[in-house]
Amino acid sequence: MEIQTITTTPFDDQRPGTSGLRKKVKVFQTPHYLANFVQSIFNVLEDYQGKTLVVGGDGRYYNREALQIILKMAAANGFGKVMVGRGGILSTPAASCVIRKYQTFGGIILSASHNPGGPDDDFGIKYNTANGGPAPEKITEAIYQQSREITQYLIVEAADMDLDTIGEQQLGDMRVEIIDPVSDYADMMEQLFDFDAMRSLLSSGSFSMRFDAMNAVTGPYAQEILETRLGAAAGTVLRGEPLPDFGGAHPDPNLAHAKELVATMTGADAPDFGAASDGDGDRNMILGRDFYVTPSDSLALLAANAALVPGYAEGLAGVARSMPTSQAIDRVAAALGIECYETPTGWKFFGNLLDAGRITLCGEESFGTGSDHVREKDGLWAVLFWLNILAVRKQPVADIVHEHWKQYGRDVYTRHDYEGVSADGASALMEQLRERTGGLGGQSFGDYTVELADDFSYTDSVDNSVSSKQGIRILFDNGARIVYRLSGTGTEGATLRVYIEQPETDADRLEHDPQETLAELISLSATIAEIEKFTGRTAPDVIT
Ligand code: G16
Repeated sequence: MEIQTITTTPFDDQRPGTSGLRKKVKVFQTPHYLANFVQSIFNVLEDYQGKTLVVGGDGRYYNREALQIILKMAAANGFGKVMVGRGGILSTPAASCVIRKYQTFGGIILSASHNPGGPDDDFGIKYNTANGGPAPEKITEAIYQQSREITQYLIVEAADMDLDTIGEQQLGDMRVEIIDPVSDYADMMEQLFDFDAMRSLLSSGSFSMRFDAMNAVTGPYAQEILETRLGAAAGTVLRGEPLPDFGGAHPDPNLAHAKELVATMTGADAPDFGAASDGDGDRNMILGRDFYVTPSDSLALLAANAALVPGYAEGLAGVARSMPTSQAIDRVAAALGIECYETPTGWKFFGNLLDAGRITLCGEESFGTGSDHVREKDGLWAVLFWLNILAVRKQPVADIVHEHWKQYGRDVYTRHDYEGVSADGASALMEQLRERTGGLGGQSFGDYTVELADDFSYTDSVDNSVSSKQGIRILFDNGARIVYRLSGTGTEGATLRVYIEQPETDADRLEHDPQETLAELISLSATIAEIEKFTGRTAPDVIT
């Protein structure tokens, strides 16, 4: 089979963001655009000749076309084998599971996660290393440097592969194995959780749940695990069919984008437990009847109840959260006497801590929770963790959370997103804040006095790598915080994220509405950063 060397010129916009390269589909369809990036990945890797790569994606528009290009390039570049999920499907956590289980060289995941899909929407690609986790910054930066210098790429001339039949095929000297995308992952879940207890809860007649797969990748996983293996009633999984455009919906499991599920979970007759996952299956949202669990609280609760779950009953080595995630998990870690690490936003920063065995659970405010079972955050895993807790405690979700707050105190929390603002305005806002951080210490704003303001910098305690400029923190002397950062996952303009948090231990105020409790801090967050001046916005687009 002929290997072609294609001459190309670099694109200057291929720097991976928080999680890989995400652009509009039309950008990826530009001739050579995807191939340049894939060759840049291969150029950075060493000693992969004859080895195995895992490739799969969330099934969004352009998934199949991109897969065919990657297969032909992997063959031309000398990989020995590529494992592909049937139909080109692999959820992000399932890809991580397969990379680890079969000890492959690494993997390429095609996804723009929670971003919308379709011909006019988003596509993405990222490289995961042999530990199953997103490539660390030194690799993503090297890929970016390659993408700026690239002059040619290799590809075999061949017909497209059949992606829909389980089994092996040959592409030049390389084998292509189409695998069942669900079974390895589902088997792993069975080892971690008490399926017997969950099965009896689901068949008790007094408990019901809904899982909204948002027409994204988790549908087949949820159907197999919840309905087939655990015996949940047919219809438990909503929007279970993965669609290339997610049925026109925005596959982001939050209060704004999973409205139907939120409505289903409202009222006296609502199901007991509701959950949703995102485009590529790594995010989760947890709901009780008339009750929303914030991702930060969810992480703290999983840690506090880990002893009830077989896979974690032996104890947690430590925990970690991203910097903007609330400090609820810190309280649990202190009570358990274990270490709690604070990392920058991005799952890649948990990798070293997980590999070194320093942490067992970790999570982020951005609806991501996970553990050392894989090296990605894992939506369905979090849902099963909750289901296991519910099966043991047999209490409503709201009661479990209220008891948690009474025991540990509550970190009242909200995130305000200003989406699609001008990139220049957003950068200027961050720059002026950065310049002012030094002078903010000791200043008082109403009831709040600044204890420390800085631009968060992280030194990895395993490899000592330093990541700076990871978000402006304003820490107040009563434990409250305001954090500002720009999203690294958007594809249009900039998104300013403002994270606002305040501890509450007064039992009478624990259940108050966060927007009311935080009203003064919210208004301060806009004044301190002069949000209207720099973005022209007087209110956020999304509040979670
Ligand atoms: C990605 C990363 C997460 C990060 C999130 C939000 O999630 O994997 O670690 O917290 O983006 O990032 P940002 O605030 O920069 O938009 P996903 O689910 O999009 O892959």
